[in-house]
Amino acid sequence: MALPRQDSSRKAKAGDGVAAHQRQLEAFVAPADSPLSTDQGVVVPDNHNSLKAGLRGPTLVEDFILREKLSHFEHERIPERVVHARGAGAHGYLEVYRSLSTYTRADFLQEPGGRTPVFVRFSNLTGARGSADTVRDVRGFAVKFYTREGNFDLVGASFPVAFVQDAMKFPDFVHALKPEPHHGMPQASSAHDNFWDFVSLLPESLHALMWLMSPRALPRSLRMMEGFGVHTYRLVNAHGAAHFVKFHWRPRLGTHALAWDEAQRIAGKDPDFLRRDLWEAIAQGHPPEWELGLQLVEEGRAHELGVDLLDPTKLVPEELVPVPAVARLVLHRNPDNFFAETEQVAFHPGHIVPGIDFSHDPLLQGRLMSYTGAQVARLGGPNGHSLPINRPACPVHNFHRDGGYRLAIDRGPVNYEPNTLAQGGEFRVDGGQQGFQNAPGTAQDTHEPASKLRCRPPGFDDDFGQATLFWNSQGAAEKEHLVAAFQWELARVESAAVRQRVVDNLAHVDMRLARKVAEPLGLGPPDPRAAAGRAGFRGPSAPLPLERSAGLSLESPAPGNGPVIATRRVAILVAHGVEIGAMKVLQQALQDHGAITRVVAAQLGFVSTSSGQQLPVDHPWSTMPSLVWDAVLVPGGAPAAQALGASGEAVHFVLEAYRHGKPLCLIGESAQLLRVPGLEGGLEATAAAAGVILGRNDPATRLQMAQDFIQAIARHRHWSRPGLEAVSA
Ligand code: HDE
Repeated sequence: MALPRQDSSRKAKAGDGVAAHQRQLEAFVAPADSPLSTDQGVVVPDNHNSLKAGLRGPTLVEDFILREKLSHFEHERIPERVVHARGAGAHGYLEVYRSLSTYTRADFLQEPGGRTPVFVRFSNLTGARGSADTVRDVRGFAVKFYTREGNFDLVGASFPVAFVQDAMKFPDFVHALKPEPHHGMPQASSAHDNFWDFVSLLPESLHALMWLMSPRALPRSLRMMEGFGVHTYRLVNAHGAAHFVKFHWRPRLGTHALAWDEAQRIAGKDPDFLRRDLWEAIAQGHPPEWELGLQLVEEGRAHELGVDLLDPTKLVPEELVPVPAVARLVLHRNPDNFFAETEQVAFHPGHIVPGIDFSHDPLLQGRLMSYTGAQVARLGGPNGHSLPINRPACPVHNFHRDGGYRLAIDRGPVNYEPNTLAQGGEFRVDGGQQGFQNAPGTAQDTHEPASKLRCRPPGFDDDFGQATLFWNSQGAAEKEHLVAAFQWELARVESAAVRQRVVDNLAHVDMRLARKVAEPLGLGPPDPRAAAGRAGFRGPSAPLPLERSAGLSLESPAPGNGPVIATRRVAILVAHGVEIGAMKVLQQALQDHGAITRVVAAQLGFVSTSSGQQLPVDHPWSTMPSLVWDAVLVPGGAPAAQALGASGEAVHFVLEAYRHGKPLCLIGESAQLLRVPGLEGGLEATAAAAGVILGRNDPATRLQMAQDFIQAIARHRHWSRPGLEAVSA
């Protein structure tokens, strides 16, 4: 293939970049409108029949068309990523709110309103490429910025903390997490002996484990998921002054989670739930957005924080260092081809640009050693950078040469520097002020003699303080979720000794948590002394400067004005005889707030309304069960309510939504769908507070009913419902 010239230069104006990058990719789009040909361009005369010796004879070796086709097919797969194998990607841009020149000289962060093209890949850490989306897991949140000074990759995650402090432990961690080597089970799950054996012996993992057992590990949508750079990086300005920085991505739609039972069921009904949600939102013109927030700490003041910035198992609470928003990330275009873009994209934390630098976080340092090898293995050689999705948007010129799949045709006799023979004059890279300048040495490394040590700094001690902070910051429903998640995982662990070690460790986070987790597991009482006696135990060194941090809870009220329900999916459950007067008012109000409403019934086609109209049905409930909706509206009409009540599937639909805490609006007679054993008493009294709107057809109350329903949807889930355990769904 001819190599398209890179059409954007380092001098292009900011804002031109997004369109220019799209053009750069389009230059590689394969033609689809010419006659079918072989890879050599020879037109294929017959794509159905191989070449045979006679009508019933054997296939001939000379059939180069068949041979080429089969040979290509045999080699269609590349190795999946060791971790983060399952992913979904999208194109978009970063738009800067204000110049960050005070902190960094990075060109793409200078100009207010400047847009830089990006490609983002979200991923599951644990499972194989074909595993389900909604498993309990930390997600990757990897952003490639195609800046005018080269590519910057921010290869982050959905948790702000890692499981291990030092790269030396990462392969062990991943081995323990992945399916056990003898039988290859379980897929995409941490609920097994190896994992809990390992983490129970490495209490530094406890903070990230708290995140993993919390609703954060079950995002409702990739569009409703926070992202974090995790490690501390450095921003360096034009004068060489540096700030430590932690990167945050804040979703505009709020951060929301699925329930555990729901996530497991979705994994069966729609294993592509999260990637489908992302794809459809972009395809339907609802580009998801995040704000980029920066936590900045002057280098000289890092020691005052009380949190070691080099320790990737610790976060910096917002109460200590705020997270001002400096830019927005918009994902507005789906990839054209999953393999060419989402699979072949290659991220590397070592891809940075002038104005950004690393910290000495030992996990980050290890990552810097690891990703190149991973890409070479995956992409089959050292030239993965020239694949369309990986190519920088600025010129690339160096004397790296050859290797498998070299696309560039490097012209001329010279493949070394310095030289005079290439252009006639001397070409020399002289270490001047151009290009990437390493930040000078920093406070983090000046006070210690540079002896060679295999060690961790004292600031890395205390495995429990931030795990306790996380626990204390959780709301009531989140705490219940955490307890149930630990119990569920540990109930799958066969070794009682491993289970006991975990609850002994938990006793150092919170004794009530440890006792509750231990209750149904057939264990002795949690024993903090046993945990403290084990090798590797590191207790708290100093009390944390705060007891709880509001931003750690999903139950904290969302910032901003008014309820956010944009792109929330509301099922309108109907049957023949449905009364649509109030329904229409609600539907309009929901749509005005950006929600998506669809009519769901027993089968496709139409249902007849009480006034004799034909209401089109969008989905049968068999393919779109309650699981894939955020809220359910059941309009009134006695015959419809009766028909729904007589259908096991319709009743299940409503009860399952109830059980998963989803907002429900039941109008008129349809309220009887919730009059089931366990729920008869008390529902009316607690309904509104519990996110169940029991409405009337009365025109005077419709608008209020719509408002109540919208508020309930904006709160996402309602766990203070009566009889949640009694509902059989
Ligand atoms: Fe990665 N990681 N990682 N990682 N990581 C990979 O790179 C590795 C770590 C993260 O969508 C691999 O191309 C080591 C932390 C994401 O393509 C591999 C260590 C965080 C992605 C690799 C870490 C991440 C990867 C697998 C410890 C959260 C997917 C194949 C020293 C901040 C990017 C590949 C994508 C991918 C190694 C730790 C995030 C093997 C050795 C901590 C989002 O190179």
